[in-house]
Amino acid sequence: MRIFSGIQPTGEKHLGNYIGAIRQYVEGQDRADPAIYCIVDLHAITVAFDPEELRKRLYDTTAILLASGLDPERCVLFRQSDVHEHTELCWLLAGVCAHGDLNRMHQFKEKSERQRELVSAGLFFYPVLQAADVLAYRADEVPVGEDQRQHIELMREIARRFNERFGEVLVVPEHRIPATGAKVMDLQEPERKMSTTVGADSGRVYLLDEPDAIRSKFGSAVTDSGREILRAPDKAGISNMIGILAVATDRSEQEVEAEFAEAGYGDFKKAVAEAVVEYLRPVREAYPAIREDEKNLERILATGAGRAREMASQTLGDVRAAMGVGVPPSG
Ligand code: AQP
Repeated sequence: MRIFSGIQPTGEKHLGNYIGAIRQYVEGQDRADPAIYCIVDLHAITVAFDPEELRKRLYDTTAILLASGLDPERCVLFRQSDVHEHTELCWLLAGVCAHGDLNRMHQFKEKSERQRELVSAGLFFYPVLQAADVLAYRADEVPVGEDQRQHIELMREIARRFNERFGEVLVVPEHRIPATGAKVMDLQEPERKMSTTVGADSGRVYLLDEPDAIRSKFGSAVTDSGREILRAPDKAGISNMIGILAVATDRSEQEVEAEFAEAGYGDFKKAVAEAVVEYLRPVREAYPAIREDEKNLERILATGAGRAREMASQTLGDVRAAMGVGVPPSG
């Protein structure tokens, strides 16, 4: 069984990225053969960016993944732009992707509204490149947060349409969206997901935040005028923190509600903050030494790219042959 997932080298990674995606990457290493993880720098250029910052963020994200527990001996970790097969497959798949389907993507609508200077064609095409990322490896499973559900549906549709038209070449992947923590909400605006690009710093917990910063962010988290600690539609802030505490302490949300049935909001927030401080401690402590050694990061990414290219080039060969593109296959 193959697992594939990609993560953008944009901004500092936050608790939503960790709970929705990164913790699943770590767990996937022991289930998959192989687990393939890609830092998608080509996706990051679809919105305004700074080239120097992009390189720096790429190392930051690589180091975050390693500090979180990715082990280059047990997974394939690489940089998207090192494996040219992604961009070629993106173009070949464009031939079976409906323009109307791309027009329906929520993420494009939301992100294009936020662009001040240019709404790039790349932003519109983002889901096709994402489909190519996954389909190039014939991955069975894609661990992601809830916000990626629509993109995964589209890539499944692209794979199905390709196979119907050209024969069974591609694998139709399944998403793996966690039962709890699939959508971690912003602490200040809990009706909206925690995000790298939207909202104030006080609404998101960075993986590298110091303990006091974490305490202060949960201390000022928006709640409601009630007193009960339970999940309810009109209690977005409390519901969000119940989910976070459940994940951070490896319990169910029901268990968390039962434990805090008699508690006040203040004590509950303190408990969530302390649990998150401990939950992120291993990442925070491992990160600086890993991040410092850029040569080692490049070495890990280069080894990963070599392994990734071997797998992706086989798929590309089959796709080109099935589509009648390029030199005819010999024999
Ligand atoms: N709030 C979230 N809750 C759960 N999962 C989340 N993910 C993102 N936000 C949440 C998941 O994290 C993975 C990586 O996302 P990305 O590559 O898009 O990285 P990012 O740009 O840093 O993530 P953001 O915060 O989602 O960016 P913007 O601000 O652009 O919207 C994905 O699997 C995603 O589902």
